[in-house]
Amino acid sequence: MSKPNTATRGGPGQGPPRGQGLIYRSQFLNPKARARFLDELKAYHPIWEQRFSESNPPPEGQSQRRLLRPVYWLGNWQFACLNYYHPPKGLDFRCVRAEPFPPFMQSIVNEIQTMVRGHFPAKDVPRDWELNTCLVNYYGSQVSPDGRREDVARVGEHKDFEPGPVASISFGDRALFQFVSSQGKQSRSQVVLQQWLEDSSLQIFGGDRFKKHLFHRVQRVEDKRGERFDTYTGDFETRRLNLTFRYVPRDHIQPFARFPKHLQEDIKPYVAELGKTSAFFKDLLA
Ligand SMILES: O=C(O)CCC(=O)C(=O)O
Repeated sequence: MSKPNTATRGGPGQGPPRGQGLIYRSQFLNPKARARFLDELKAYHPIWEQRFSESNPPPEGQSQRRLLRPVYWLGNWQFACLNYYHPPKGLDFRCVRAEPFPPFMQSIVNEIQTMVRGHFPAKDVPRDWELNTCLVNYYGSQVSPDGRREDVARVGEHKDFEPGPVASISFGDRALFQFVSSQGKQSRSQVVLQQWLEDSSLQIFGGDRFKKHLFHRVQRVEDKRGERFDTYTGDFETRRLNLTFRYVPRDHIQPFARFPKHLQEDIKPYVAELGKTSAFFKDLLA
């Protein structure tokens, strides 16, 4: 693993100088570490989630929809239909306790935590902060039964509301990741900073500017390497994996059994699906 590089590369739409709150390291994982990391990931079979549920129906003007990509969560699972973790109001019954990180991933996370503590000022790292949550996003194309492909490898602008720095590891084709300032619904967002996230790279962002003020998005993912990752879903072809590691305070991670019955009913089909390949989730419904 190479030395920290706190600078990001240039490109169109680049604005103010790079701030303290952003680290980018290309080739963070060497080939051996990459292989070990991906080997552990194979144990997890991602699922398709719907955005809404019976208890959380679509707001007026919106309809039920599937997320653009399959996902898997470790540490805790934030089901889309539970509306994700969103302080200060959305703290309870958003984060279902899930499987712990596998050993090699945990060792990499420990290294990242040390890096974060050495780089970020104390005010940007909450007390008790640790990277205890991981969202694995599978980016690629929907494949229809007649073989047609629709490229859906992107994420619209949003913020990650979990407190403190977020760390992101990428595999496969590189993605154009942008920090944008939102100008409101009427006009287009302005790109403030962008970075190609390459295979085996690590990005960490934190602090008020990158976490609280700016939004971020994945504008597109190249299709050049030809590498494909198994998604086990049949109708999807994955060319990029991204893992974002975040922090959710322990009190806000709750076991499935403690969730109110109506929310348990909403997420039961997902838990059952996960239970087909995961002993942890199988036990939840036993
Ligand atoms: O895929 C990426 O690089 C970023 C993913 C992301 O924005 C998120 O998981 O919140």
